[in-house]
Amino acid sequence: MLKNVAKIFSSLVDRLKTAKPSAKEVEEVLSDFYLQLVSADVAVETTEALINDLRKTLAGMKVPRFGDQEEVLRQAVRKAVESLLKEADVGEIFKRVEESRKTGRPVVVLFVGPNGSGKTTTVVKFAHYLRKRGYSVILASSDTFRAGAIEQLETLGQKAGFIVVSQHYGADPAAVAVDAVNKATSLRANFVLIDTAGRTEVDRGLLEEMRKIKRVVKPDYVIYTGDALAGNVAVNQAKMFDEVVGIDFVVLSKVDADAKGGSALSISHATGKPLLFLGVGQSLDDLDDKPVKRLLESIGVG
Ligand SMILES: Nc1nc2c(ncn2[C@@H]2O[C@H](COP(=O)(O)OP(=O)(O)OP(=O)(O)O)[C@@H](O)[C@H]2O)c(=O)[nH]1
Ligand SMILES: [Mg+2]
Repeated sequence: MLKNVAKIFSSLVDRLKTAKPSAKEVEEVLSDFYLQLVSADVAVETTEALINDLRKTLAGMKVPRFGDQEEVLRQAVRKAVESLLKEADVGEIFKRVEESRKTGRPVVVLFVGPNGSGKTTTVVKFAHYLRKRGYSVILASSDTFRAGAIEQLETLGQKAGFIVVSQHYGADPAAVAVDAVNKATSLRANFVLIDTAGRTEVDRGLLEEMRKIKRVVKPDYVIYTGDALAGNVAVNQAKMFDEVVGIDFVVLSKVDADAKGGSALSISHATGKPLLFLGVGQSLDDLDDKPVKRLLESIGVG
């Protein structure tokens, strides 16, 4: 997990720790660091923010004469990285359940994202996560577009013991979601999680379709699911979804399979949206709700 960025960070610390480097040497190291991060797919704006932060910290840093220079540097790097990573408060979602009990309407969460980014898997993992905490959940199969999508959610969802509301291929995705909300209301379920379609190309059509579902269903939260392996593309697509549909949180999937780490480091900074979870595998429990801790540890500064 994130081996490439972990190496880049440890080589930065190695190069700076030996003697007190001159300002010129620091600039050389930072300039190499910049190129390495960008080629590991860290977004340019995020790389720049990180370098500026580090430059300031290094200039003001008092390296202890006999102390552990390496540790001081590692802490400085940790602080700089930490300030880029925004984490969502999952407790906020639980609080919403209390409010929704009064109205009788479930908390509705809409999952959006490009083709193959992990939406369906994340929907079922999140349902499992909520159930473990005592909440009841109903799933909506609003991907009426891709062949096999309805069966995929039905199989995964029902195997895990959830009710899956579906219609037929070509049905209006918003109508499926409304059906699911009605069913959840009559069963007094706490959550409805809506799985939607992706497209190979994220085009206006897909974004408009998501916007329509959102307008009709009025979800409490919209969660963008991005594929860590897509690197910068995942970050840019998240921005497009946010502009047209509006997103609240980001889940980054397949972080377990990602060596580069670029999107993991930059997606919350570049989109301004907090990370809710990391997907770290294919089974139900492979959802990490402490993304910042996990990322800092993975890059060796945790
Ligand atoms: N290793 C790993 N694989 C994952 C993770 N999340 C999803 N996958 C796999 O990625 C593939 C695509 O996941 P889906 O959940 O079907 O993605 P999707 O966004 O629903 O795809 P479409 O419906 O085609 O748009 C599947 O084979 C999943 O098992 C993860 O966190 N780690
Ligand atoms: Mg899917």
